[in-house]
Amino acid sequence: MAFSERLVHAVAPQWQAMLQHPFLLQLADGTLPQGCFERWLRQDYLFVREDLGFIGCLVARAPQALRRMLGDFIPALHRELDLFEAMAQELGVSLDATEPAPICHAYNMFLLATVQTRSFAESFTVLYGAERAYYDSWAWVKSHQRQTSPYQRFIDHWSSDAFAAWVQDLARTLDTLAVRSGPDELARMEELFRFVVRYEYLFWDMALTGSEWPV
Ligand code: MP5
Repeated sequence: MAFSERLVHAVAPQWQAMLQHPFLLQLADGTLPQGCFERWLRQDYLFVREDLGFIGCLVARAPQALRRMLGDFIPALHRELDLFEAMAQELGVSLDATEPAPICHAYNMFLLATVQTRSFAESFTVLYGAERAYYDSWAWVKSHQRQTSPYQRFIDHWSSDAFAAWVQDLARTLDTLAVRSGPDELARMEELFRFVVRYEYLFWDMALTGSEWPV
C-alpha cells in the first residue's frame, strides 16, 4: 500500500470520527443551523489567509522540481478567499474584525511551526493531511446530501474533480518523498498526520459548538 494511504489507515479511528462529525452530518442533511455555518465561514477564512504563509514557507523549502506545483497553489488560495468573501456578502456576514478561535489559531501556528522546524517531507505530510481531510470531508457531504444546500458552492469546490486531482498529486509526491525517508522520519510523518486529523476534528467541533477563548 502506498505511504499516503497507509497514513490514512494508521489514523483510521480519528479519520472516521472526523468524517462522522455532526457538523458534516447536519451539513449533508440540511439541518445545520446557519449560525454554525457562518462561524465556520469566518474562521476558515482566517485559516486560509494564514495558510498562505505556511505555503509560502513550504515553497521556499521545496526542492526545485516541486516549486511550480506548490507555487501554483497560492493563486488557488486567493481564488478561495474570493469565494469566502462572495459567500459572506450573500449571507450578510462580516469577515472584518474576526478573532481566531483557539483551535483556528492553534492549527495555523502548528502549520507554521512545522514548516519552520521539521523536515520538508514532514511539512509536506501536514499539507497532504489538511488537503486530504478537506477532500474526504466535503466529498462525504456531497455523496450524502439529499437536496441542494444553500452552501453548495463550498461543497462543490472541495469535492470537485479538480480538487481530487490536486490531492492525488500531493499523494503521489508524498509517496516519492517517503521512499527517501528513513524509519524515524516516517514515524514522525505519521505522528504529524495524526495531529492534523485531530485538528480537523476540532475545527468542525468549534464551528458547531462555538468554543471560544474562556477569558
Ligand atoms: C482546509 C481548510 C483546506 N480550508 N480549512 C481547514 C481547517 N483544513 C483544511 O485547505 P485549502 O488550502 O483551503 O484547500
